[in-house]
Parts: sequence; structure tokens; C-alpha cells
Amino acid sequence: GTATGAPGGLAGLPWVRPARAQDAITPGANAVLLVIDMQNCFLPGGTLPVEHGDEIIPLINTLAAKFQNVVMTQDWHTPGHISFASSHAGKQPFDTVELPYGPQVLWPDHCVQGTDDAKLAADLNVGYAQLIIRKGYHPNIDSYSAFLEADRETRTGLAGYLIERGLTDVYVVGLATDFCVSWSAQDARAADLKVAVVEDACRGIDLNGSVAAAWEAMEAAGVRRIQSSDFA
Ligand code: VGL
Ligand code: ZN
Repeated sequence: GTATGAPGGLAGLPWVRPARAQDAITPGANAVLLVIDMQNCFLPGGTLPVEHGDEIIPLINTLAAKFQNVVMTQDWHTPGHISFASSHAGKQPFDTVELPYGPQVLWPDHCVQGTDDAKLAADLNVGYAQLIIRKGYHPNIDSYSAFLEADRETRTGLAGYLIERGLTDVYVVGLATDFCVSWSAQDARAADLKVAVVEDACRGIDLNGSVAAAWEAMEAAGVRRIQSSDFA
């Protein structure tokens, strides 16, 4: 909500409570912060760097401390993964190919299992995360989503985990807004969870307007678009 509207000039008076304080989000026992792919590969100096991706680390650290439940994801590809341009003769990173399950954007080799590139960012202070879910480990299937792989059939198990633990309110942060964040948020909605994406705690790759398209798709799926300042 908007705070100090102030017709009559009351806003500066100490007994007028700003709307923000009343509306502020305090995550309860059924809320989970889902931290998407905060790995070296997606940070400056990594193999698939998302511009300004490092800027959100302090925000995520602050946000995570407000949550009783934190789950993280890790992009976790095999060497020679099908989503790598290097696995397709004559193709370049950011080209698209047609795979049995549909169109696939090709990426530089990134987040290969067990490499430093695939490690979670060292500056992330989320050692108390309760689950790290890895995805994209099937050599012939990519997985932007933390819930459902790119064949739209193979499940990661995350929906079952959240539902079994009663974690019905999912707050999503991380990288990248237009790929793993967007797909994860939409699939969380498909699993009937309540979902909000914290916009300023995400950064996008933005291929041909993909960030704007992702927000449209997320909003159409019933994903709430919020800011970290919306939290108490
Ligand atoms: C991602 C492209 C390829 C992401 C992962 O985390 O958004 N993007 N693999
Ligand atoms: Zn990937």
C-alpha cells in the first residue's frame, strides 16, 4: 500500500501509522523462501553471468533471515548436457534448437556438477536452508523450473516436499527472473501454492524482451509481484 497520502497534512504526525507497517509481510510457519540458482555460474565471473546478479546477495541474506523455512535450488548439469550449445554441431550460445520436448535455448557450458562454477555463492549466508534441490541433471532434459523439467513431465519432487511440510506460501528470489525464477513461480502456482516473486531480489538475462514476457506470464498465472520493502 502507499504510505503517507497526506490530504490534511496528517502524515507527518506521530499517531498516523504508515500503511506500510500494517500491510507488511511477516512470513509465518507456512511460508518458504525459495532461493533460485544463486550459484557462481550465474554471477559476474561465472560461465553464464546474469548482469548485476551479485547485487541481490545482500538482499537475499536479509530476506532469508525473516523466514522460518528456506529452500534453495542448484542448476546441476552433466558434462555435455543437451542445453549446452557445445553439444550441438554448428550452434552458438543463445541459439534455439528443437528438441523432442520442444524448443530449447542453448547456453554456454554452465553449472557442471561438482565444479566451483556450480557452487552456491560464497557470500550467501543461508547455511540454515533446509533443502537444496538440484535440477537439470538428466543429460537429455533441461530444467529451468524447480518443480517440473523441460519435458513438462518429469517431476523434481519439490511440490511433494512443500505440500508434505505444509509450506503453502512460496516467496521466490534469485536468478534468472526470465528463466528459472519465472518457470519455478508458474509451476508453484500449478501445484496450487500461493506464490509471490520478490522483484528486486531477482535479476534477469533478458533475451529479446524475455523479462517483460516473464512478468506477463507470471501475473497471468496468479503470481504476486512484490518488493523486498514489502516485508516487515
Ligand atoms: C538458468 C539458463 C540456463 C537460470 C539456468 O537459472 O535461469 N538459465 N540454466
Ligand atoms: Zn542451466
